[in-house]
Amino acid sequence: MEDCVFCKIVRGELPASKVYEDDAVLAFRDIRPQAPVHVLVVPKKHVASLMDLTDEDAALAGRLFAAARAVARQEGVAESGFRFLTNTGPDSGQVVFHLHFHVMGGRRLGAMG
Ligand code: IU
Repeated sequence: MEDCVFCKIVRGELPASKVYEDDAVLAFRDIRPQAPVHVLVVPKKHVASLMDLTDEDAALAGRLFAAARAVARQEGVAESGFRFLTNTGPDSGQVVFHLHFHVMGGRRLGAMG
């Protein structure tokens, strides 16, 4: 996607603090971290949101989850715990319409809602 910010990060056209990369997934630090560890895990291919994943993306979904586990281990929160979430659509507050999972940890997180 030409104008998608996260596609630009994937293509290297915008800088990001990368923490994990493989052929299908990129993970980088959130520019406005809400926790000591706050990493975004994104598919390299453009998918607007969770609702735009298809049955053909089943393997990709697995890759995103695997990348999140790798990030959690690398960032030292695998044992202490972390939150793994994706905002989807207007009521969630999704502002970037390129699927991304937040990996947040490093402190005791409050209740959501
Ligand atoms: P969302 O509500 O899950 O769509 O929030 C998007 C997140 O992407 C938010 O936490 C931003 O701080 C973050 N972000 C970023 O890390 N780098 C960027 O260039 C942009 C947003 I734009």
